Amino acid sequence: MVIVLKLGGSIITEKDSYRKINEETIVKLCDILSKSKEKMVLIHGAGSFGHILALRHGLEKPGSSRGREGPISRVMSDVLTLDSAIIDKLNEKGVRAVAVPPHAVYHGSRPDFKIVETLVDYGFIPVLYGDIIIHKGKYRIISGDEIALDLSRRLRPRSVVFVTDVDGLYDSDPKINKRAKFIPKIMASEIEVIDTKRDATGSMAGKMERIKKIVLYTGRVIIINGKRPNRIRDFLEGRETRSTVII
Ligand code: IP8
Repeated sequence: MVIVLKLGGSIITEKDSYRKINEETIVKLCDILSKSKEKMVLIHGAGSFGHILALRHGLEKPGSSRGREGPISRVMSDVLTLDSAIIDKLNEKGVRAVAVPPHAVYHGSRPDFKIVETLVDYGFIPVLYGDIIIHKGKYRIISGDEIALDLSRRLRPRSVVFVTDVDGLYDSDPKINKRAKFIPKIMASEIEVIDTKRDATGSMAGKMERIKKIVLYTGRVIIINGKRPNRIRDFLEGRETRSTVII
């Protein structure tokens, strides 16, 4: 059984600086991933390679691609650049990572993940990412979270891991409430979300709604802090570590 692991855009890029990579974090994470023996599918967010331009050009609203080819292809090129940087680092560390551009997989009414399965079967690590997809002349942004849901439906992974910039879930916003209590484990049905600010692919509430769906197809969803890469290592090695497990 595979693990689906999504590296959040805020972990791998400097969120507010256009096309700026978080090199140090990426190298650390790639190093940890290279030591894992798990069968894995990786997904990463777009961070500052996707959201900044997408929002500037209003691409968060889906529509006809006619007349918008310029910004659409620019954003698609930027997220591919980020993906190449990650694939490069993974391969430098000996991870047999292969890019699977989502726009080439989401070409019909349903995604065709055959190539993902073939790559996993033959010992590769497919890497997908938040992208723009075009179908019948209409474009829309697809987030890494949505890909995680679709992949989970198809692969029924053992775990789905979201590597984010927070430790996990709290009973209130820890940035506002110093007494916010950390939640190490929770049932998906118990999760209530207070909405926060949006990016090009939605809000925190939307993300949590998606996670609730993912839980239907996997044993557990884990939210873990990528700024503390050792926690990812501990998780992959089967050790207890600070994170939120959603079942
Ligand atoms: O960062 C967004 O993917 P996400 C993709 O996973 C683009 O939400 C193109 C903004």
